[in-house]
Amino acid sequence: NGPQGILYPQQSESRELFSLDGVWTFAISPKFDQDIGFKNQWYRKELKKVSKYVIPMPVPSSYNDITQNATIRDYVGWVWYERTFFVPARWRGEQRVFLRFGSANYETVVWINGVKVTNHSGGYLPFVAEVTKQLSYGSENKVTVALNNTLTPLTIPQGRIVFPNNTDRYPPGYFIQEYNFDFTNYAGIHRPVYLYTTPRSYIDDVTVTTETSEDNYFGTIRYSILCQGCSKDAMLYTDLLDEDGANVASNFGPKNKISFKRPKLWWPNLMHERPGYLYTLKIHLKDGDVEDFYRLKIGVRSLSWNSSGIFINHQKVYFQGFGKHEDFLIKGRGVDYSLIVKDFNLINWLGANSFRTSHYPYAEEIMDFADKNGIMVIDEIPGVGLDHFGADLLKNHLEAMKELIHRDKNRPSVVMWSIGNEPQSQKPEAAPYYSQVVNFTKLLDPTRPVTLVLSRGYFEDKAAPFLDVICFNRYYSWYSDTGHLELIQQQLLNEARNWHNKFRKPVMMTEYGAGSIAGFHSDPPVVWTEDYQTALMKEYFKGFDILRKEGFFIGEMIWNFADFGTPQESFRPTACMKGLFTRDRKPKMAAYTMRKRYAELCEMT
Ligand code: GCB
Repeated sequence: NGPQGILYPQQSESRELFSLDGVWTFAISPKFDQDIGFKNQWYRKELKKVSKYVIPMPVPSSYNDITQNATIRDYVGWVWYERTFFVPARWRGEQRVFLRFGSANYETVVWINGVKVTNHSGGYLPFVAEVTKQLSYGSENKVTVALNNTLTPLTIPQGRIVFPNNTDRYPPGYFIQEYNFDFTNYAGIHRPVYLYTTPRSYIDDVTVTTETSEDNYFGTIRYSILCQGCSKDAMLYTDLLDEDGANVASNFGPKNKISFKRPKLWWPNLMHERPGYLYTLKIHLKDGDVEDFYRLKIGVRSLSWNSSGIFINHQKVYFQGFGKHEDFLIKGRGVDYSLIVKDFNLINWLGANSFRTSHYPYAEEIMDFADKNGIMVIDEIPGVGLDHFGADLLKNHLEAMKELIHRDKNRPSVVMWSIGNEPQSQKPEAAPYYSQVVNFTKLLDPTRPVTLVLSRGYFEDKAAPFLDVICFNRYYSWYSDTGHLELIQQQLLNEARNWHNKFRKPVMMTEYGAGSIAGFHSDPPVVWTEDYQTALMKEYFKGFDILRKEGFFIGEMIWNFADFGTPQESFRPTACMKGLFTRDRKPKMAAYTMRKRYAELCEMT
């Protein structure tokens, strides 16, 4: 078997799909006997027989906020999940069966009926295992998952386990997990788990790129399809279907192109009356008697960039959006369709056209909505706050990059890769490190610009020379010069211009903002009130409007779409409060201010 694709599972004429979501069985390992489950082979037994504290646990969901138990909320180490499921007898024989996890944070080992089928590192990307041989057909099966959320200096993102050696203050063996970021390191099986079948010979991977002629009159789709288990006589057919299911064009072969006139283009929200148009590429494999069908949604658009901008379908774009988080009450980072649809309703209500997947790849279920709604995405990997840059870390960073591009390469919404957020990029080692990450990213995908979200000064940063776009985060009048709204414009203008003048690249602000506690008010404004948050935003807007006229400034993204959970900290009133919306999606004053701003921006363009 060659390399394995990670196409989203689907039902088709030739495929079946079973969800394993639901309530699983769950147990944590004893704090000081972390290996017990491996030593005693819990995966060969029933969890309820080996652990006294077995509880029900929903999937997909974070486990942290499900119980009333602070030990589970704050748990660091190995936890165990298990469930049983039936596999129909009809699957026996000429099928392959795969088990796919949308994501699980961070280190995962998976067994089927006591036999290890896969393991995976990294908390935010899918992994799949063929389990054809391990399943019992026409009977009950068991899947066991061991999951460890520990972060170390070599994980992406980084963290570290600290053993304070102060016996006056801490009991023996006491340790603390530290993080290089402020969001809750939610843990669990966060995204859907699927069991799906394919025929013996099957469509394993598809890569699609698109372009349009200068006048957008012609569209071209190039595709290459990877099959597994096929004979050399296998044939591949492709049909391009429009949104009504009508056939637009057809072709054949594993690698080919489709060119056609008057394509319905994928436009970003607000740039066209019908943003986010998606075609379906229907792929049909015929290998002797075996047939496989897979349908991929694609958008036809061109994407290019130069030293002053990013262009979609040859038109310059201005990003108006925010950083987000996958974060909600009770579920933590678990995929939730109600929340996804609500958030896209709010994105449209705000009149935004973009967001950044700060600070990790978001669920495929979210990305589908971005594709469909014409929301441009800066697709970020979890390289947040890196503070040292060795070869081992680089290896994991490149692996995460590879997995992300593998997953999202065909998405029209993804208009830029972000290889990380706020690293210590003033360190000399950051230069060779990020040059390698950028080169690797461009090798895998030369069709999209690459950025890294910076927070060190333009005068000291070592990573900017390798990037296509400079994104920077700054909290004038919040973390620095707190309370001094009058300084924002000057500081913003100077810094954005300096970035551009030094590196001659497009510049964008990917974070600015202030915390506000919904319902707190004061006039004149003071920090933590809604009034201060909105007063601060308005000062930034004035600066943005001046910068926009200078040609190189390509976007504004406020921090954050909504308040989100953080570890307990004395300066955070239960969450990071920089949201336009509260954690439960009630608009703050800032949401109305932003809605007005984004509407005005549309009128200006
Ligand atoms: C930042 C980080 C973001 C934090 C934010 C804050 O610079 O990129 O992850 O949440 O500041 O609110 O402190």
